[in-house]
Amino acid sequence: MKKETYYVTTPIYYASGDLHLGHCYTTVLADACARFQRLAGKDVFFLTGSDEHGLKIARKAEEAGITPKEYTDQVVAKFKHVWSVLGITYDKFIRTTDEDHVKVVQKAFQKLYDQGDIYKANYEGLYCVPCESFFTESQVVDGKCPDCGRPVELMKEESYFFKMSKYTEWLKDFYQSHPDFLIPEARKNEIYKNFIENGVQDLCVSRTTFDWGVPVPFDSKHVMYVWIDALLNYVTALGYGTENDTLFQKFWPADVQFVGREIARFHAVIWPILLKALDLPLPKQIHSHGWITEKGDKMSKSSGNGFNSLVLADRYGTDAVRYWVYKDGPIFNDSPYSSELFIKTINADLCNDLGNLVSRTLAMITQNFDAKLPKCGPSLTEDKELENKLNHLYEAVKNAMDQQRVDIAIDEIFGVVRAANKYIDVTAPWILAKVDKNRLATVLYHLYESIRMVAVLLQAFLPTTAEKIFEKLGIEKDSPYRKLESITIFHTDLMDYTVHKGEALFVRLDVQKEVAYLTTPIKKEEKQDKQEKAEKPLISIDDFDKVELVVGKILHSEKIAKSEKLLKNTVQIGEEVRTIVSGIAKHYQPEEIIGKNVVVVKNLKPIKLCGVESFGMILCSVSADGKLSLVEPNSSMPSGSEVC
Ligand code: ME8
Repeated sequence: MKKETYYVTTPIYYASGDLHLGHCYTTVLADACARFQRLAGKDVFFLTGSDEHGLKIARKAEEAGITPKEYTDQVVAKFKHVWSVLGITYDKFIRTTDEDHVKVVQKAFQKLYDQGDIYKANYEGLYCVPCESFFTESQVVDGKCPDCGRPVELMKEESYFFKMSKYTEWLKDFYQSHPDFLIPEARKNEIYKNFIENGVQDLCVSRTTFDWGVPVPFDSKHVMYVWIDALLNYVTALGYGTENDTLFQKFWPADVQFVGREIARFHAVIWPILLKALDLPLPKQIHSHGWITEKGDKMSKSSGNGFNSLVLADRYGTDAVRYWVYKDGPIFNDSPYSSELFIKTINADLCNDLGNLVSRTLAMITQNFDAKLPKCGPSLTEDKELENKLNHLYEAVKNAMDQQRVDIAIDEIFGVVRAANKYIDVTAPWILAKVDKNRLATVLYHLYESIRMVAVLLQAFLPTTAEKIFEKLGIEKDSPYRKLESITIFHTDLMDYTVHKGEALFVRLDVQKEVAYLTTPIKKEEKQDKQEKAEKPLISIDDFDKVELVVGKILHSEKIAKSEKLLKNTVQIGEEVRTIVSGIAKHYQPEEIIGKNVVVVKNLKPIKLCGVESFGMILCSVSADGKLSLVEPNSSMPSGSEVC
């Protein structure tokens, strides 16, 4: 039988800086959806990626003294690191600089032009660079962007326009006939009223004053407006418009596209019209979530309150971050993050409710039955109540997840955890241990089965925790009792599994101490830094072998005018002389290092730093408090010698 498909997307993140907890919200949410639908047997495609064109990124790269592509390469490597730490199981990471994407975007633009949907005119209006968004005089507030509050710039140039107004009536009808296309209802109503009801405006879709974008195929002076390029990623990622569009045929239209609230209007107006104009079906649903706020403001890098989720994951584990996202995150409306709320949630739900349930149950099985799951006897009323809850758990979670309500699904699962803890209070197994071992066996059996069923579902939400629980329960990796099919009914034949109590799943945290740790600003940076270093994975000897380390002799060194940190060095490596830029200017004067032997990474890809091309890297040691010193081989070693 053909498997049902499920296509879920996140927005593609601007490759203009680091990701904070707010960004991670969408991706963790989408990951739970993807994992759940995979567990439920669907054929899933989960897309995320990076949005790499536009003025914002061009300016960032200029500030860094490198090309935009060099800049986005560095940022994308960081994105991928964050997603790997958070256990994000995307099927594809699209970059809008991917050649295939660019080609198809150009083809689509050409089609729109050929069919008369694009025309040339003069644009005069206001533009917010951080939001890559156009505004009229009446929309800006005191000269500032109504979305992010930063100053807008006047823009006056020849541009191409997308005739979106032509599709107004069609879009209105579409919203009438698809009331659930955009959720939540309140956001849909607001967007409908402000951007659709009184007629959709034509959109300026090209720029001439910078060149970091997809070139307009029929007019090389212009690059496309970044949002046209960006939105199309959801179909180009599937191979739409290429010779191999199998994935597109299989997965489009998307089942759900998650977007934050400030970008809902791009997905609610431009995106449907763009698809209609290209004669493509629309996604089934746009789910617009709220913002994670801190002290009342949107969490964002530019406001300086962008909390790094890696710091949390490093100290409390990835599943703690994931749990907080599901439980307290802004599924529709904004919701606040504070370190105190975070720690309290982890203590209450993961440590007290889940952790204690598991440790109490396994301790009693260990003490009373030699760590072997005992035989289940006949069920009494309180047992039947718990069985009934367990038998309905999957249905409740599935219903929630079919509507992407991760918040409800996790509450259903933890509802069973709470019910099982209550069952312990009611049945008082510590008394049964003294007076009725048969009854104790039945009670512990019910608890074991509750924990197992919870773990089966947690595989989609808290995968590391689920794995730990299965190990404690003695349920092996390939066991059918890890599969979803095993939780639609309470089983009574799981005897003789050996449990392993081991360490606590979650350690109770001292709220005051942890809040102090998380909110000390210097520490925050240090922790992030330390953690980024600590997280490097183990490598094999073959990986290490790829790095070519040699002795180099510094022949000359000078400061780079535009930079406080960089020195431009001329380095001799055997017969060869090359330029290597290094970030040591705050620690060494150029004349101090001339004549020194240093260790050079010889086969590093060249990179431009502050306009100077650098061929390799000079190794230094850096202490925890920031002291830096060159790694210096013995001065008698000839340059070009291998370092191994
Ligand atoms: O908008 N809370 O990229 P982006 C919750 N490239 N979500 C937040 C948040 C917060 N504090 N801060 C940001 C873009 N986000 C475009 C998308 S898609 C074709 C192009 C969310 O990196 C934000 O709402 O600025 C958005 O959904 C996502 O992070 C990416 O933001």
